Amino acid sequence: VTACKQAYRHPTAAHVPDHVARYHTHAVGPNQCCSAVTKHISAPVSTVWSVVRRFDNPQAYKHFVKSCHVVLGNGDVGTLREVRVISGLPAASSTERLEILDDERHVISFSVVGGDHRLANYRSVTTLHAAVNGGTGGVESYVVDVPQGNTKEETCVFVDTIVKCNLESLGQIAENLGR
Ligand code: A9S
Repeated sequence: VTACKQAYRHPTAAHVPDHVARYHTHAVGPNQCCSAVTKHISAPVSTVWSVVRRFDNPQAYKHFVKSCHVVLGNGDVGTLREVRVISGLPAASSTERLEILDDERHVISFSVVGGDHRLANYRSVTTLHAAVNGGTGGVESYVVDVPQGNTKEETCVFVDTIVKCNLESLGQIAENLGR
C-alpha cells in the first residue's frame, strides 16, 4: 500500500492550503488508482457548499445521476443512498455511504459500497476552500479498484472525465445562484 498525494497544478485553482491537501492523501493498493481534479468557481464557498453538502440530492449537479433515494440514515455519517444512473454508461446503480460531512471545513466524502457498475471500492473526497476575489477552490480526489481488463490509465481517464463534468456543472450552478 502506497500513499497517493496529488500535485495540484491546475492553473486557476490557486494555492491549495495544507489543511486541505491532507484530505486528499489516500492509501492506494497495488490494484488501485487515484487522481484529483481541481476547479475554480466564481462564487462564495457558502454558496458552493450549500449544493455540495446535500448527500441526498447529488442530481442537483451530477448530470449522470437520474435519481437518488436515501435508504438508511438521516444525513449523518453512515447514511446510505441508492443512485440510479442515466443510460449510456457501463452502470445502472450505485450504493454509496457518507463518510465525512464537515460543515466547518467544507469537506464531504463518500464511498461506493455496492451497486451495478465496475467501480469497486470507489471513494472520493471533495473539499472547498476560499480562493482569490471571494471565489472558491474545489478539489475532488478519489481512489478506486482498477476493473478487470482495464489499465490504471484507462480507469483514471474514465473517472477523471466524470469528476470534471460534475465540478464543471457544480460551478455553473453555484455561479448562477449568485446572479
Ligand atoms: O458520483 C461521483 O461523484 C463520481 C463518480 C466517478 C461516479 C461514478 C458512477 O456513479 C457512474 C457515474 C455510474 C459511473 C459509478 C459509481 C460507476 C460508474 O461506472
